[in-house]
Amino acid sequence: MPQPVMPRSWRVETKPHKFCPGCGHGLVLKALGEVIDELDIQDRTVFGCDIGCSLLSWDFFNVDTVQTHHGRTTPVITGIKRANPDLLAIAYMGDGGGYAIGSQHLVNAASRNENIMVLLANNTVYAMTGGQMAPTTMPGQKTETSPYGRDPKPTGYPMLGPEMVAAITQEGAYVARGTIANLRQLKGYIKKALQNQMAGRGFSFVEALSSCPTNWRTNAEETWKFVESDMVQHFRVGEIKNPETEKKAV
Ligand SMILES: Cc1ncc(C[n+]2csc(CCOP(=O)(O)OP(=O)(O)O)c2C)c(N)n1
Ligand code: SF4
Repeated sequence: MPQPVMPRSWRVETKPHKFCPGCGHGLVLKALGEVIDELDIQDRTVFGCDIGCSLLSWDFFNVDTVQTHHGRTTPVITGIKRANPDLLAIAYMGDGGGYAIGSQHLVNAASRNENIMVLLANNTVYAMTGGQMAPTTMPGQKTETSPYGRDPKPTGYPMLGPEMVAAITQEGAYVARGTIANLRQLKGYIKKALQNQMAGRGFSFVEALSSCPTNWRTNAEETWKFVESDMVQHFRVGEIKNPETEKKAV
């Protein structure tokens, strides 16, 4: 039987990977792996992963990898890039890591227009710790800590990360939101983000709408519906800032 083709930049001996069946992290990292191959940057890429399920990618790629404390991947990757400007520096994290505990790092790296890429998987929950409410949990969504559904009145509305980053960055930043439901498009955004860093223009941020069937407690059909139909009601997919085209969707 023909085997699925893995990106060259993947570390074959660590596959099958450690994510749960149906997890979106593997798809986001497949898109990233294919982009690393296409841009031929495997030898000069450094990949940082957060605490959270993203940490399960600590041995995912055949590229230099660092695994950081929760929420601290952005400053660690910033430091590596500043010390080694020729490297392509990628910080990978979940929505808890990027928008809760690490939000100050995201905001300040974006404001300083650091020449790094942040890739964030938004699965609307704190997955690794058992599915608690996250800044991205949607109104009415039931989680371990919002058993009756998230009520925006006391807890606020879901954080719109790419829109926030777009609002606080100057010229040179690239910002987009993709989804695992459209992997080709997501891959295109990741590619443009890395090309933006290669051109030295500055901060690049891609949020990927992702799945967590384990904590959502959804079967395959429900999982896909949640990603494809429910999440996009709150999180608009598309390119928000692109210095090449000056295209603005916000
Ligand atoms: C400083 C610190 N605070 C809290 C934790 C506990 N913790 C581990 S993973 C996590 C949440 C992860 O959620 P997210 O970043 O959205 O990633 P996901 O697991 O959903 O991919 C938390 C709160 C920790 N490890 N370190
Ligand atoms: S708990 Fe959720 S996010 Fe974590 S590996 Fe499993 S499906 Fe993926």
